Amino acid sequence: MSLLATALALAAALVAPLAVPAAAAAAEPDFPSSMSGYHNYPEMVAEIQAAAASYPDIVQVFSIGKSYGGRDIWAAKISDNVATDEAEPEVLIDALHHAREHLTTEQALAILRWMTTGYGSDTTVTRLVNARETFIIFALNPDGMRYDLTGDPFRAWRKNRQPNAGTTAVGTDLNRNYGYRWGCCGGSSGKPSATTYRGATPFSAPETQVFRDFVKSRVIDGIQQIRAHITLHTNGELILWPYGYTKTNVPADMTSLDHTTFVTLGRAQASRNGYTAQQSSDLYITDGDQIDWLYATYRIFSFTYELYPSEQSTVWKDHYPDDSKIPAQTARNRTAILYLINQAGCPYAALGSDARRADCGPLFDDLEINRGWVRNAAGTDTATRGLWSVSNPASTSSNGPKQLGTTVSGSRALVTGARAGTSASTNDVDGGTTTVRSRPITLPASATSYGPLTFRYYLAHGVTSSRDDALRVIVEAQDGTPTVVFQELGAANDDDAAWASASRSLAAWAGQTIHLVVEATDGGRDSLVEAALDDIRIRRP
Ligand code: GEM
Ligand code: CA
Ligand code: ZN
Ligand code: CA
Repeated sequence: MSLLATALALAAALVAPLAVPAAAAAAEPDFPSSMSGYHNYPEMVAEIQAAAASYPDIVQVFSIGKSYGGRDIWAAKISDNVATDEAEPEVLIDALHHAREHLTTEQALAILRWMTTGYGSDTTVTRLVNARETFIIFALNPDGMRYDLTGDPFRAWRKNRQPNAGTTAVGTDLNRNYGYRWGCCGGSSGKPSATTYRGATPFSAPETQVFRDFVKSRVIDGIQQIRAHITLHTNGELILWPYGYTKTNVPADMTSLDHTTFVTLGRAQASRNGYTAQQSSDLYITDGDQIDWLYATYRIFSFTYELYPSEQSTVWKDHYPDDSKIPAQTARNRTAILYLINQAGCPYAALGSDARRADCGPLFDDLEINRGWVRNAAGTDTATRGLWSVSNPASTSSNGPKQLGTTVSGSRALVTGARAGTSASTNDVDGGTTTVRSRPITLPASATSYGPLTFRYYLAHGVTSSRDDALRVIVEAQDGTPTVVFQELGAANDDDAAWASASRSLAAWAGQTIHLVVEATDGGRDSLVEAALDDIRIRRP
């Protein structure tokens, strides 16, 4: 924010409560005076801007974009050196998808208060402000938030305020409008009049679109910076992890390691606030919800908090607790939320000694999403078919398996010609070399503070293969110098696909930012060549 804007925001924050013209006050719906402890939209904006004005070194306020009705969806970044995008693990917290869930905005404002007033005095807060970049979105659905207050005194409204074509029924359930398995599984409605209407298409709501674009903007050098996320809802006193679209605990689109980590992190948070931790579909099936999308698309450890109160008998008792409850019921979540912000540094560390299965060294890539791999980065590839991709491979067979349909972790790997085709030789590597280059990987200055490069792999070939065929892993030094650190050559025999393990020292590149290049070649005469890698890691020692 510019100095002028900061000054204006400060002035607005100071002046607004005293001097709102009568007409404006009448136009802006508010909570009844008996519940004035809650913030309506303008009061929320004033409080966020006042925090930025009071703590300009650690708080930056911005809008991620506008709602259907043109209201800004306000966010704050909280970190030391807040104007700089530092290489610190990022955490995202959002509130008020659902209009009537007003306690969630109070929770988001409480987090902003903890992180600002505690900075420099509370050691945990100070450490987390310094070592993390925490983003808070205070009300994803400002139109609904306002509309809910136009009732007598409330409307118990849930959705946004976007009209639907061909009907007078208004609104989309924002938490059914995300683009992963949207509408797949009976966990949303296709009827515009329903409270769980999923919208006309995935991300048809401006509010989910701008959220999607903000999260996408946090991918730097192919890596999603946000590691952990909480979406605040009411109510039920629950902590939910993905997936919502299925009751299966560990479906193919989740690794068993991530599932164990979700359960561990969920229970650790619940032990701190007395909530119940469970898979979100244990409550009921949802499709197109936010945490499914965040995990499936970016592997963010994403949780839904269902705040106070526990399940009640009516929508009114569920959603409108007295404002006297706000301080205790938001303070209750302090250690749970600060715990997750801390764990964002290395979510797998929650597994304790088991954390070595994944670790948080310079590289951990289970290939379940594309973390910055670029095909033919040098522009010199010659292969015409069977190019590398991060994919769910089909199995192929020719005198035994040549491409495995199973991976080491989850359902994807780095594979040549992932599809099967009409025969095993349809999508194998042909015509030369295909390469794929990693994101930049920064190795610590001391070679003793990181382990070797390890990965699982196979090279499969038919009997017409020769030493002209190969799978290679190459380290590209900071100055671009390539070094082959792993090589398996073809030979004139039938070699089936089977996952093997490799380990190579990278001590020679200590202190450098390197790239890995994976290369597969069908050289010389045409032969059946397939290759794959999975679970590529550079651990801590
Ligand atoms: C929930 S929050 C989503 C939780 N996911 C599943 N599968 N239960 C919703 O959106 O319906 C409750 C709420 O609205 O707060
Ligand atoms: Ca920082
Ligand atoms: Zn909700
Ligand atoms: Ca995998």
